[in-house]
Amino acid sequence: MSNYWMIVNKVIRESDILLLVLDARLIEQTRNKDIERMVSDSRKKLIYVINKSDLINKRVLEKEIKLKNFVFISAKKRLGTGKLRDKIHALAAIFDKQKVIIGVLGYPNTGKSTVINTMTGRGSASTSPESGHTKGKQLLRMTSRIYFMDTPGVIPSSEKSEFKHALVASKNASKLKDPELVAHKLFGMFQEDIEISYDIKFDKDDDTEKKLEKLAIKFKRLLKGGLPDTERMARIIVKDWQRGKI
Ligand SMILES: Nc1nc2c(ncn2[C@@H]2O[C@H](COP(=O)(O)OP(=O)(O)OP(=O)(O)O)[C@@H](O)[C@H]2O)c(=O)[nH]1
Ligand SMILES: [Mg+2]
Repeated sequence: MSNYWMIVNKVIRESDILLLVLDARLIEQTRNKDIERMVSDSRKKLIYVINKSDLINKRVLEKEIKLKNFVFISAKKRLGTGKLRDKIHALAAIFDKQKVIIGVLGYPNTGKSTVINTMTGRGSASTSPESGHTKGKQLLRMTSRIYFMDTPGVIPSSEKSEFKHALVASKNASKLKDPELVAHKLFGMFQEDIEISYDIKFDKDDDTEKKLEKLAIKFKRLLKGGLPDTERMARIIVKDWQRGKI
């Protein structure tokens, strides 16, 4: 069995309740149907935690969500965390156990460790803007009875798309093989947000190369000889996207 499935299996087996942390900007892309199926087979309760909701317009989205049991939160801004705590208490009350374990699963970098820190009120789960930060699983205390199990982020092993990994920040921008392609797709999906963030307006017929050149010149990302460094600029855009700056 691959390492990926071993982690997921073990966490599901050892937990009483599961949280699947999603990125509010990419709800569908950060879902993991395999995990959802396994949780459903285990008959354990799953709460979808749609995190980073400070980065989106929540009211527009909430109506469109087709998930069964979800809560919008911003772990960073501490929004919606009371609601999540209530849901956890309600589910935990069903168990006649001394220790109730909440397993926290999700893509790398969706904010699993930050969610746990917000819920426990401690900075005990270590976090980082770079994905792949949490290594082994660890238990963190919310109350004397309720514990969270932090886990390393998991990517479905069948998934190979560098773009998706860049988009959900599971692959660090500095490690991308083709940052310009990722930037190209980001322009396709979020051009307006990019223009606002960088205070720039592209022409209608600017292609990706041209847009990257304009940005590189504006932000003085230049090669020796003064030519715009489009590759470096592409990595900066991906990084800013991953860090929620776009
Ligand atoms: N804007 C915003 N950023 C957040 C939020 N929650 C977490 N982040 C940021 O997202 C990045 C990743 O957070 P982590 O908690 O380390 O993510 P993780 O899912 O534990 O990541 P791995 O352990 O690498 O799988 C950090 O830079 C956090 O500050 C949020 O609600 N809003
Ligand atoms: Mg983590």
